[in-house]
Amino acid sequence: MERTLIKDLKENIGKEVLLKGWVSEIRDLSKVKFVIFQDRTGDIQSVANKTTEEASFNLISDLTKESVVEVIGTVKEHPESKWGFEVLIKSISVIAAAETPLPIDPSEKSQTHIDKRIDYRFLDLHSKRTQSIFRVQSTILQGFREFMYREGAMEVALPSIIGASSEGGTDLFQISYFEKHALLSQSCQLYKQMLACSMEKIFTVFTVWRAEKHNTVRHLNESRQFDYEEAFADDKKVMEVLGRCVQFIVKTVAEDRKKDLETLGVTLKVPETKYMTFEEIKQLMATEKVEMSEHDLSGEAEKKLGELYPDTVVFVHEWPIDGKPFYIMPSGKNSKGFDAIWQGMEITSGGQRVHDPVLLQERLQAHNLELDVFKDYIDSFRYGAPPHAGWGLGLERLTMLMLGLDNIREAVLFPRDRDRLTP
Ligand code: AMO
Repeated sequence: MERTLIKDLKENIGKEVLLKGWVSEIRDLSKVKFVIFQDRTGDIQSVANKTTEEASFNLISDLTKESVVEVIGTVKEHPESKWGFEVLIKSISVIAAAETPLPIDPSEKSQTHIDKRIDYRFLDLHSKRTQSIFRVQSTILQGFREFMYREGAMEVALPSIIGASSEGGTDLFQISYFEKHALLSQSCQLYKQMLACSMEKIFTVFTVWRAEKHNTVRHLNESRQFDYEEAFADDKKVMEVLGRCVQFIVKTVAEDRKKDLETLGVTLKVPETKYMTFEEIKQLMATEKVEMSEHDLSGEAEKKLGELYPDTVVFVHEWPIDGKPFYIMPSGKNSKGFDAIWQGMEITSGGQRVHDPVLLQERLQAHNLELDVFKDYIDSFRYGAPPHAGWGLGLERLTMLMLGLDNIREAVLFPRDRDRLTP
């Protein structure tokens, strides 16, 4: 007999089915026994009584939670239950028994601390809530790719081991690479620029490593970015693409993940977009009595923007050049760099890039970076490099904000932070 998924039970009322899944609840009333179990599509109550094979009936008393079982039974209408039907068990067998006690309780009833849940992520992934988070994340990934293909962009795969820093700065993990010294990539910045200068419109889902020592609810040491880069484009053009991209992703999740959003108690609203210059933000924060520096937004200022403009992605552009990396194009006393703030948190930075090798050398020097280290990168703009622009959008931050999670670690399967390298 072929396996039936729990989501398809409704079409099988009156029929005998074979189900496979994980036990979440057992109620043993001696003459009648109930087993609730789940597969990837949902959960269902099954019931054993005197019509059940004797060995199976007896086995239920020894069942342990989270064990994997195989059930053969008939689907019966049962209007009083929350499902509207149930499965009358003919036989049940254990495919893989779970030991007891469980190190964590993956049921909805428990409130296990996030650290402990991640210690036992394999079991935490039995929880409906955790499964819903990562099903939503899968749809976010799918939505990003779908949006990009519709834009006519091409997906590329870029290297993670690099010989020199891509962003400047010192927050890089060092690794030994045979007899050489290498680094883990903190961004695919330089590579995506080279690609845009030949293939015009490209995107990638890229893992980045940052050896930042701080431990916060919004930072990870390994995170993933949606990177986009477009030739013959400026900051305005790619901000517009980003706005539509975030809207498309939110809409896709709202339409395709209704059940998971319900499990998580989340109502999604497609955000609007708003453009403000850095100067306008400075004036606004002065009025609001929120402190910020001359060339960067403070956490407080980001939070204030979230309060003032809820349900809005705020693009802060014309950023002071001193607050942006060397590869961002200067523009008067400012730059063509921007950040996007949503719900009080930075989700993206980006901008138009410097594509002129002479200006690029000046910008590197202004950042006290050694030209030798960036030779290949500078040279790549000597033989026909058009103006181009792009951005990087943090996957975990996007997931966290969409689902109202209070810690970014909830939005990554196996977090790498200051204290954690396992599981
Ligand atoms: P930036 O460093 O701002 O820009 O990163 C882009 C976005 O990635 C996410 N992010 C992080 N998420 C969690 N933990 C971290 N430690 C972390 N660092 C970054 C954020 C952030 O907005 N090369 C540029 C992008 C570009 O200009 O194209 C860059 O990496 O959501």
